Amino acid sequence: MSQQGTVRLTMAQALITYLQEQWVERDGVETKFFAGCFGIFGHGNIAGIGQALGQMPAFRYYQTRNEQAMVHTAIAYAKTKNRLQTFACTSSIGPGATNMITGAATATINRLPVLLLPGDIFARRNVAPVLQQVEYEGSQDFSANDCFRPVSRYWDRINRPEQLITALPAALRVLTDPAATGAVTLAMPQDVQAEAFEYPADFFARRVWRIGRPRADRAALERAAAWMRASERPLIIAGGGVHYSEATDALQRLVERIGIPVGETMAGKGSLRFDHPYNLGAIGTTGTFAANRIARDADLIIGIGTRYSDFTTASQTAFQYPTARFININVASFDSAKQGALALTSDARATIEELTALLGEYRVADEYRAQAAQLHDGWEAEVERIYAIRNTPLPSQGELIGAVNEHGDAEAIMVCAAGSLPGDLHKLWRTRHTKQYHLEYGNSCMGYEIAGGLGIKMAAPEREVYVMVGDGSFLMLSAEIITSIQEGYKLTIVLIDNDGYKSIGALSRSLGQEGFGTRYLYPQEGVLPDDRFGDDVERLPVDLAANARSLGAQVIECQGYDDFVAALATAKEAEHTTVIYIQNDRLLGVPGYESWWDVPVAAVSTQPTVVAARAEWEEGRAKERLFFGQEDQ
Ligand SMILES: Cc1ncc(C[n+]2csc(CCOP(=O)(O)OP(=O)(O)O)c2C)c(N)n1
Ligand SMILES: [Mg+2]
Repeated sequence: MSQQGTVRLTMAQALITYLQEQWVERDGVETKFFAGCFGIFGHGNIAGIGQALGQMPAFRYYQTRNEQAMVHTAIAYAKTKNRLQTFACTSSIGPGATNMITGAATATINRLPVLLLPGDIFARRNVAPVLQQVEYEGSQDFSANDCFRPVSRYWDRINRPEQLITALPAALRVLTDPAATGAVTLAMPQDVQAEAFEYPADFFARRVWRIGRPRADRAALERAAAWMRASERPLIIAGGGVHYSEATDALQRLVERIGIPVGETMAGKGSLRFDHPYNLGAIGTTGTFAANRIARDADLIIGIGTRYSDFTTASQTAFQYPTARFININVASFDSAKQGALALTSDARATIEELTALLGEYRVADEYRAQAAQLHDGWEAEVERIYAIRNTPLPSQGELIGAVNEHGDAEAIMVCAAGSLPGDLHKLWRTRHTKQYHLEYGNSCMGYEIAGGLGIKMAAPEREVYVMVGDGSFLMLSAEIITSIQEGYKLTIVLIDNDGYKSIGALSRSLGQEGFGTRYLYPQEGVLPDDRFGDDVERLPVDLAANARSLGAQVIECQGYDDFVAALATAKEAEHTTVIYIQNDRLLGVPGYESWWDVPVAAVSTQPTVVAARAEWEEGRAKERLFFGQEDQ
């Protein structure tokens, strides 16, 4: 039994007391794991967690505007902190809870830790159905919170206050384990939150979760070194794990020593500076011709901290060398086993360092290095070309990205998530420090941008934060502008308006579907206008600049490129959240560079454009490969 006796607390008070005492340690540095709690109160959490947070102000409570947004703020914070710190998120029951499900999916897909505490229906049941309870005829042991199960890495329901004693350590184990992390959901029945229990005092002692650097199996490591020596055209794919493991310096040393070129995923961008000669930039569907050409002929692909999404593999068409094989360095065996790889299930930094030592004086051939360097330079020239476009009457997105990149603060962090911006940014953004490029492209969730920007600013208040957001995403979730003002976290929000979905419009066109349903326009004779209506359309009376102003932001409206550059300078000096509003050309896009994405086209259609697109799709589909793993050659 306890050496120090017990403490009588409500379940919610015990929860907060425990969370305050949780720390992580990596490389000898200890960090408090929870920076506080985001929340929106309702009857499902006000008397429990709400009461506890009010009584314990040391565990800072932040009020937000939308439950999905607050989870995204927590995710962005955790990503900026390389998973060493995060937030808890409390919601009421019913819609407040289910609003967090999208956030849970975003966390789990991106392997980022967040603790979700949705309120739940009464455990004691006698007053059921309570307000917002989904009744399920087949069992009383179900609630809407069961929907969190498939999007959580750990899920539990606390039906008795003492269940916290086993649930919380299990939750913390998952949150702090780099191989297991993602959303953790502890459903909190409303009545149980307020019940008191005699908790053992020892349960609340300071607890440090040690995050190690697991090493790869020695035999597998030696085999990997042998594969690398035997390779004539190796390529590294740098994923998010390079950042989370803080392996960027180690990666640079390996690359410079051996001369291996690098392609970067959405989460891995910034692993090397953009101007490093071996950095071929973005890889895959939204990749550069430099990375995609090298990938096509690579005989050995070394994936570091990547989950091989279809954007990275160009829907499994990126690697065409007949006997291409893979080595994967990943802390999660689930990911290291992908692509039939030789799996080095281990910490990225530790394994890169061990591999570098094992490879000794080995170098790739000069000719291959020269080819990579030439492709790098060729790509830089292409970026220059796109940055220099001065389209009229409306600017192109490429030139606006160039303006933010070149005229914005060089130490800033840029954030984006959905629309046509991510693909353009992946190709064009010149990353000058490791954390500068923050893309949520696992869930690519519209509405992440502003909420995420807030989380980044909270994690790195010394940096400027540029939120790049389209009109569609802005309309979905922009109310965290208010939270940024309430809490004094300045954001610079670049709001790019093109009257709808430039991205999905272009996708629709590529499928032969003429942009149907992707513009914000009045219907004509009961039909939403597509491309066939040309400019003979009526725009909606929406004023997004006024909308942003109404939330308390300073708003600068720009007409063209020069205005936009001037606005960036004004925003840099501003003290609180500033929105730079600009319209851009909805049709002028940055092209794809020798890559593909599998979006199946209708197999039969009355539209000739669809039939033509289907034939093209079948050709692309034929290039998709399977990798079963190669024995030593
Ligand atoms: C929550 C959510 N719903 C739908 C989508 C599918 N989707 C991806 S991009 C996009 C349009 C985004 O529009 P906007 O933010 O204006 O960016 P643009 O495409 O115009 O650059 C949609 C609907 C998504 N990614 N996320
Ligand atoms: Mg748009």
